Amino acid sequence: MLLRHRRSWDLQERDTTPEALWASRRSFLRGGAALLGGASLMPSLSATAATGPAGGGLADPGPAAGGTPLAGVTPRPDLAAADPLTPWDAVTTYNNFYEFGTAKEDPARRAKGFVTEPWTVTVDGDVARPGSYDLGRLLMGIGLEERIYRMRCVEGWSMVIPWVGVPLAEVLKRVEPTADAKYVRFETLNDPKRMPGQAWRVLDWPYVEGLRLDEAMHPLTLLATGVYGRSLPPQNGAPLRLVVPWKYGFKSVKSIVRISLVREMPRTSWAAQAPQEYGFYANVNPQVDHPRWSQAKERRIGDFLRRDTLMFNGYAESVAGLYSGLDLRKWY
Ligand SMILES: Nc1nc2c(c(=O)[nH]1)N[C@H]1C(S)=C(S)[C@@H](COP(=O)(O)O)O[C@H]1N2
Ligand SMILES: [Mo]
Repeated sequence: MLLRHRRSWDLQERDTTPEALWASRRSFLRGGAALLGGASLMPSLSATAATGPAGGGLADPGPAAGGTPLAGVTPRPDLAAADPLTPWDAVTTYNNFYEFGTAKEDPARRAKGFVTEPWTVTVDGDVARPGSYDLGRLLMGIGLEERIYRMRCVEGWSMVIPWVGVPLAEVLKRVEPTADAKYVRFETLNDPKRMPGQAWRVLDWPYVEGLRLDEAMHPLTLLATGVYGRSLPPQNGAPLRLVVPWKYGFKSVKSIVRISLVREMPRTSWAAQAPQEYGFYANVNPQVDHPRWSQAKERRIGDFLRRDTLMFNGYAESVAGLYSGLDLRKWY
């Protein structure tokens, strides 16, 4: 997510390819290996690339990764993208989490030591069971699942990430939305002492995101508590973050402290910051360009060649029905 007045890292990369990369690409092509397809830009990362869960087991980056291994996680091979996983190293060091700084490498460095225990989630608005819940209590008894989802950032890059989490629908059923609830509003922690990036007013903190209630109840919508079989590292949104795989990454709000059931479409951070650039729906759509760049293609982290972006990020079969009657060009 780049602000109007600054130039995107990815746009720069797209516009000017660093000397070294051209050099290595030329030698790569000379080697006649071009027919093999995407060459890796990141040898150190691809050297440790996971190839996906073996035999239906959980993806595991190995003990060097740190974090707490999560027990009792059910793999969902039916909800696992077939694409090779983005390596743990990339998933946990190339992040957007402006509360910890705006450079991709800032969150991994500056969120180190971010304390997520205890963690309270306030549920309010049009629900039968409002309250401030300890996170463990809110999720208690809901089975953890591993789901491998593609993630497409609006900036034009993508990853394939093995999340661990619970269906948001299960949590919402527990708190019982009333008939008046039409949208769900999510809020990230607002605490500049613990989130140093909040000293800069790049966004109107706290970070707010939202979904229509039917999107929130959709079986693909996940509340993640882990990644790669381990508890979420802080830079990925510990201890609780949303994952909505058919929408641009900015919808997947991190470090959630409040979930509100509301009647009106919430005023979300990026749509408020730059309404001409970011919409509320933010469904991945290769046919609707961002005002400053095309969304037709994306760079899968670790690949050399760019690939086509898929409608609804490849989840059209499951989610297109949510938007019948909605003009996808207007409500991008
Ligand atoms: N609170 C908060 N949530 C956020 C962001 C952020 O800056 N703050 N960035 C978003 C963007 S733009 C993306 S692409 C994803 C990145 O998630 P990841 O770092 O776990 O890959 O988080 C999203 N959630
Ligand atoms: Mo993003």
